[in-house]
Formats: sequence, structure tokens, C-alpha cells
Amino acid sequence: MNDSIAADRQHFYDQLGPHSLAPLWERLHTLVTRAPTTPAVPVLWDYDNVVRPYLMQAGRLITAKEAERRVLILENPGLQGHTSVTHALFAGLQLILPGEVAPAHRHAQSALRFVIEGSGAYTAVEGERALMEPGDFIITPSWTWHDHGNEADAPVVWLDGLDIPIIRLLDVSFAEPANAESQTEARPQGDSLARYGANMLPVDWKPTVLSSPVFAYPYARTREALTTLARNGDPDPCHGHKLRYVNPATGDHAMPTIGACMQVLPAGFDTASYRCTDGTVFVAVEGTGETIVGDTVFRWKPRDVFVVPSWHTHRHRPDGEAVLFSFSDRPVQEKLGLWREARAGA
Ligand code: GTQ
Ligand code: FE2
Repeated sequence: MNDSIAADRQHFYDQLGPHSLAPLWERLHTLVTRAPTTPAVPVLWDYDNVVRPYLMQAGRLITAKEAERRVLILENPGLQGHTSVTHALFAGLQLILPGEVAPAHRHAQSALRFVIEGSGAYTAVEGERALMEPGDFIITPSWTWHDHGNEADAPVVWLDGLDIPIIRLLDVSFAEPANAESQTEARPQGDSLARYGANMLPVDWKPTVLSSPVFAYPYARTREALTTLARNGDPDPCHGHKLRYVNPATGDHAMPTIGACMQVLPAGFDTASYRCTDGTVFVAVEGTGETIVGDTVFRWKPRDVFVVPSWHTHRHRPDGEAVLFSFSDRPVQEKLGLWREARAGA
């Protein structure tokens, strides 16, 4: 192409802009790619040495009530200004100090909590409190009332995972504050786990929403299941022993927009290379090791958080036995018939 044609084209494109027109042929190749490309990059947050000190500083500068939610956003450096950890999801670390309350509200956005540090705080969902222990997985599905409080004597920190970017993409955000700071107790603690989480369901009960009626999945139970699994069978080459949090009424993911898993990597077990279309946030729960994401090597220890973006080949190398929690937008991709994975050599 000679210079004058290029200049003519550019002149033409410049004329189009003011009329809200643009040439697709200049953009098509960046939109319809042969394989996923994402602006998100692999990233690791060191909890003990970096995030925790800043979180505690935030605790001295602002109250939970004043902040409404005292959260440090884990913002993917490839998505600066987007408040996103992967293209589709939000992650943050929330701190609640002894005696504090994070006031009740509800919103279209769905949230998961994964407890990182401390015990004795609670999240109340639709009038039922769940006490939070490290490793517990708790959901606050779309439009459910929720508030948090800390009645213990030490700080409590958890990882928040929300579908904020999905809700933003679709322009479907609604939210409202409750008229009281804390919800009045509608059901005693442990009620929903007994009712829906004992491999039984109330006779004649039918689900009316997409999310799980169980909203707290204690780590003790998850760990026990994984321990038994690891004792009784061979690990999957790419995943080790990996379980998915489910809605017991449907067998689907616990929430329609965010899926979560817990996996045990046996000592000395290096996983085979793997990639999938759902960009994933991992939390190291037990043990140390490293995860190789493309050319990047992340060394992790308990409470560190790291991201494997969409379609990035990765493998885990635990030092001894290790446990990883993870969450992603996989349920959305599955519902739309878009989710794909590829194993080493496949
Ligand atoms: O705890 O309710 O990280 O509403 C972002 C939005 C936490 C919460 C976040 C929220 C919450
Ligand atoms: Fe919330």
C-alpha cells in the first residue's frame, strides 16, 4: 500500500468519527481472535508482607461503618482503573476489626467470601448468621440482605469475590441499604446447613432461585472430604484432588455467575500443564509451592492470592502437600456454551 492510499484512508477514517461511524476492517483482527487474548496479566499478592500491613493501616484510617465496606481492591495491573481482578470478576480483601459492623444492604451483584485470617466474625445472610473460620466459603447471592460483624478480639480478614464487572457489562446494577445496621435474626445459626446441606432436602421443597440454599460451607467439612479423597484414589494429572462447591438442589455451581473449588495437591505431585477459558483467582490455603503461568513463576505460601488469566497455560509444583482455593466465571461461560479447556499434549 502506498503512502497516498494510506493517507486517503486515514482522512476517510477521521471523517467517520464525528458521525459515530468506524471501519470494522481496522479492528476485526483484535476482536475475533483465533484464541482468547486478555488484557489481564498473571499477578500474585503477598499477603503477610505486603497486603496485610496496608490492610491494617486502612484499619487505623477508616472505620468499617464509614467505609461501608473496608476493602482493598485486588486490581489486575493489566486492567488498571477497571476495579477487576480478571476481566469478568472483582476481588478484594475485607478487614473487620473487633466490635465493628459492616451495615446491612443488598445488591444485584453476587459475592463470595473466603476467610483468610481470624475467627469470630460473622456474615448474616437473609437473617441467618454464619460464624467465619479460616478456609470457610460463604456466599451472598444476588439481592440477598447481608451484613458483617466482628464480636471477637482480633481482626478478621476475608477475600471477597464479586461479579461486579459482569453486572457492569450488562448494566443491571440495583442496590439498597437496609433500614437497620444489622439484620434481626430470622433463623438460628446452622439452620440452612442442616436443612439443605446434609445430603437431604426438606420434603416437597423446590428451589425458586439459581443460587444455593446453603450459604456457608465450613472448611472443616471441605478438608475432611478432600483428605478422604486423597487417601482413596489417584489425583487428576492437572488438578490433583479437586472438588467444586455446589448448589445441593441442582448440582450446579453455588451461584450462577461465580464458581469456586478447593483442591489438594499431594506432596511431590507436580501437575501437568493445563489451560482453560475462565480466568481464575487462586488462594493458597495450606502448604507452600509454586505455580508456573507461561513464563512467570509465582512462589506462594498460605494466604497469598494469585491470578491465572484466561487461556494461560499453567502448572502447580507444591513443596509438600498443599491446598488451593479458587474461583472464576466458569458458570457463566458454561451456560453460554463457551467454556473450553486444554490439557498438556491435547
Ligand atoms: O461485603 O457486602 O468487596 O457489597 C464489595 C461490595 C464487599 C460486601 C465488597 C460489597 C461487599
Ligand atoms: Fe455487599
